[in-house]
This record gives sequence, C-alpha cells and structure tokens, in this order.
Amino acid sequence: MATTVLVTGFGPFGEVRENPSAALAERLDGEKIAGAVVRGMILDVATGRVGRQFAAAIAAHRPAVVLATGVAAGRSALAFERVAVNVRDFAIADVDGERPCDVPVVEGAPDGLLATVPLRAMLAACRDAVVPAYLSPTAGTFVCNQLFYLAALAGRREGFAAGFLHVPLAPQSVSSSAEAPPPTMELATMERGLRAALGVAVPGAGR
Ligand code: PCA
Repeated sequence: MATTVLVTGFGPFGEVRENPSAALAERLDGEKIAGAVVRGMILDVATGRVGRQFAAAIAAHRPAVVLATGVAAGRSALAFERVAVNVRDFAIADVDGERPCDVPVVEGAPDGLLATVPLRAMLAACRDAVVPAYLSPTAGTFVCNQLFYLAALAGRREGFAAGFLHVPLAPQSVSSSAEAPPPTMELATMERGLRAALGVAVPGAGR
C-alpha cells in the first residue's frame, strides 16, 4: 500500500473568513509527493469536535506523516512549530462559542510534546524552493495548538510523524483599510513551500 501523508487545514473562525490552510489542504488532496499519496482534510475550529474529526481521519487513512496546518495572522513566513503544549487558553471563542481557560488538552498527559517531522530538513527544503520559513517556538494556546498536541500524542502511540505549520494570511483575506495591513503570502507560494517540505518529510525521501 502506498505511503499516505495527511495534511489538515482549518475552516473559518473569528475574523478569518477564508482560511488559507483550508485552501492548501484542498489543493494538495490526491497529489503524489515523493512517492506518497497526500490526503487533504479540513477540520473545524471547534475545541469539542476537532479531536474526533482528527481521529476519524487517522483511522481512515493510516498516514505515515501528519502535517496539520492553520493560519496565524501576523506571521510573515511559513512557521514550522517546534512544540505543542498541553493547555487550552482561548483569547477568542471557537466556532461553537467555546472558550476554555487554562484547561489541558489531555488530562494527565505530558506538558509539552515536540514535533517529530524533520523540521531542519523541511526548513532547508523551503529555503531551496525560495519560500521564507522559520522554526517557531509556540503554536499558541488555541485550536491549532490543541490539534498539534493531539497529533503529536497520537503519533507517538500509533507510529506516525507529526508536525504543525502555521501560515500567514493570504492577500484575499485581508481587506483594505486605513491602517497598515498584516503581512500576507500568496497561496501559490505557501503551496510551493508546503510541497517542498512534504517532499523531505516522507520516510525514506531525500534524507
Ligand atoms: N488558526 C487558529 C485555529 C485555526 C487556524 O487556522 C490557531 O492558530 O489556533
């Protein structure tokens, strides 16, 4: 059976009506990268439901690699997250109106879990593809961090590599206003970086 890579994106939330991570997951769904089949899936920004949605995707696709993605307004480049923390502390409500404060993602589980995808190689691959990227020390404490934590924990149990990529806003999600807009990146550039990074994340590919 072909190796599968699961790429998740998130739907809209808060002021983000078009989430670029959803577009990326859609664009990559069904593609072949480094001999692996990519499955793209869009998850809801819902703290009470994202775990079940993710578990169903894992059961359906049995991936060797999971790269979850989400948008982070204000980021200027692709941000590969190093560490997921076992806390949910939301600055805004999720799409179900939930807003946990200082609640663990998984009760009794470790405080932090590191990404298990090859971050340095993925970063180098982005640089080779001329896509600005960096290693970020925090994915925040919202739903993206929650999913990253769940993926990192499940990956240790089930034997897949897990990572999280935060992307900038796309130009189409930023309305013109009198104030200086946040940094943006074209979707095509994000996609190029993501493809390059996945190309070295597939087990046995180019390492
Ligand atoms: N970004 C949010 C959640 C969904 C998304 O795309 C975050 O950074 O937590």
